[in-house]
Amino acid sequence: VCGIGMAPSAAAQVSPMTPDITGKKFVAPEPARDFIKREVMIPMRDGVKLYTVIMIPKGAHNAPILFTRTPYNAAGRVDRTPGATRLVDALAQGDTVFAEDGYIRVFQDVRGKYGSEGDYVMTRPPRGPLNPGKIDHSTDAWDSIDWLVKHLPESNGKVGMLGSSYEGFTVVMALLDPHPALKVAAPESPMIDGWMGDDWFQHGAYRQVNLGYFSGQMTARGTGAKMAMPGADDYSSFLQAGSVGAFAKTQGLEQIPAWHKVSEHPAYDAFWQQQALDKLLAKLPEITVPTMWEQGLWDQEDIYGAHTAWAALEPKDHDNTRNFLVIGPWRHSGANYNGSSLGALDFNGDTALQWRRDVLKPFFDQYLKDGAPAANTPPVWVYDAGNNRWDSYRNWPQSCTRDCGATARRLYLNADAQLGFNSSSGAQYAEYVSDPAKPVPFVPRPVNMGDRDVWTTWLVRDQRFVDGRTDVLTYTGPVLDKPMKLAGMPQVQLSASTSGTDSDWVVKLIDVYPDQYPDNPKLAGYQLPLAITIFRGRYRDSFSQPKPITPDAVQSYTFDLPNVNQTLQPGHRLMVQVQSSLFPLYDRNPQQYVDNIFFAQPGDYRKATQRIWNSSEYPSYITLPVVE
Ligand code: PG9
Repeated sequence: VCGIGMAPSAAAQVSPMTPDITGKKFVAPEPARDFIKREVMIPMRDGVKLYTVIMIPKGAHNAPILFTRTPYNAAGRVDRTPGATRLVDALAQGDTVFAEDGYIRVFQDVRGKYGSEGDYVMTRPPRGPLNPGKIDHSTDAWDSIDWLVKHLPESNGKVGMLGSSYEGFTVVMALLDPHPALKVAAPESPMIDGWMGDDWFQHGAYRQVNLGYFSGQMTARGTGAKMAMPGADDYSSFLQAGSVGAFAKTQGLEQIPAWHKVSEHPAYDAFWQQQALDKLLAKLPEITVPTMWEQGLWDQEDIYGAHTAWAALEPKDHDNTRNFLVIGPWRHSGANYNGSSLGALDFNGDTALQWRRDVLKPFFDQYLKDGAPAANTPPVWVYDAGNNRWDSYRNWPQSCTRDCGATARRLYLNADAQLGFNSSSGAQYAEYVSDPAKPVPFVPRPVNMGDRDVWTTWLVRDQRFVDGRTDVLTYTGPVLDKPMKLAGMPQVQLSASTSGTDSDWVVKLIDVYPDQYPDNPKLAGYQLPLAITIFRGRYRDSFSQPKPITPDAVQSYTFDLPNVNQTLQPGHRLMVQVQSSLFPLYDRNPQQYVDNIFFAQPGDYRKATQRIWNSSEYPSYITLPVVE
């Protein structure tokens, strides 16, 4: 009965009919690894224990600790390559520069997710008016760091925290009340203000793409249910359902408390204001932990938070040694992957690796490794995808309306669909009809927001697919005969009227490539969005107190576009597009004022005639951060 080559001891224990499922835990032989993996439950001050996985390079001595707190499964974060024998293979791509240099890597599940005990509260608000309890992510970070430095004899007792998005949010929470052993931090595209521009809303328009996040993240302690879309085109699925509330109902999302928290607070009320982390950071007496804020130029999820938090802390960084800003040519969390390209854009090498290896790592070393030299960290480091190189600045923005190095210039939306630095005479306005029954798609149909290739690159997608629609206004500038450098946040100043009583305004600033582009034919005539935003008109005077728009009255709308750092090359042209929807990414404005758009009724959605004015009394322009 023995198989040839079978060890005699094993052969003695089996016959052909030995049951093959033993019911005992299967233990694979330990391979020779260059690291030790420890899994522990770290007790918090209220007795709740948090699952923490610690990856220690074998032979580590006096090693710094790199710590991330996650709602996305800590165990999975150290298991990139099943059966890995080398720490670099076990950890994520973004960790390689640290793994290669002897860092101890620690991941922890936040309360209530995956291996951790306790209750999960989505982006649990800090202790205070919204959270009267005694714990939050600041205390959990504090207690965990305290435990780590006392229980890891291989460490030098110094901890750095980093993480992207939700994990960036937990870094920022730790900074609100930092443990003394927390020596340096890098919040990467952190969620800072969920209403103004990170994750849930942008300027009050709701991002329907997040409904899938509710079910995936909050129907189970581990990985939750995938939202079953009723059809293959998200555009039709959302349109047929009606309002966001109606769609949520069809998906059973009403069973999830977080859905109620969001949908019951459509305006920027105390619920959002009191958990906006930039406001809480601004109240800190000083910056105790040197921090590098990382933001992606084309971050499709958190394009608002990092530079806003950096700006809130900047007045406290008296000697320019504690508050740093990096803005790379990246999608959301792209800083941790290969940053050689984004959609149709190719960059000068792996820009994300350049950041991690040449800037982030030396910065962390300086504060975490005993005797490491001071890093020569640029105060502000921003990629220019027009010149394809990094710019080092002392300040950001480089150009604005006042008190920046350069003064921003008004780019007028003129008659005859022209753009110019002077306002011109001619027709007083341009108009279009916005029909909520036929909203403007944010990417070509069929739309699948779950397709990562579509979702992660939509902010750099060629806008020719909507140019020419009757409900999109396109304004174009002259062909540039010399380079034009932009460095800052363009500000939109729209003079607009609508025949409805509420309206959304979408504005895109676009770099148009020449029609002939032999160097890279796929970019010939490409309409590259440098910045896109949406603004919900009811909030024009107050984010917290919305009010209807008077039909056909010209109103002034002022709002910021995201950061731009771009050299437009000779032969290129500036373009601006204006429209009233970006569907189904953002919910539709019914264009008829209702108290809570989440629950608009089918009859509330109305066509409206939209006018963008360009008269001397009512000019429309973008304040463009031009650097001469
Ligand atoms: N953008 C994701 C998120 C952050 C915070 C709240 C909800 C979602 C993320 O990538 O983590």
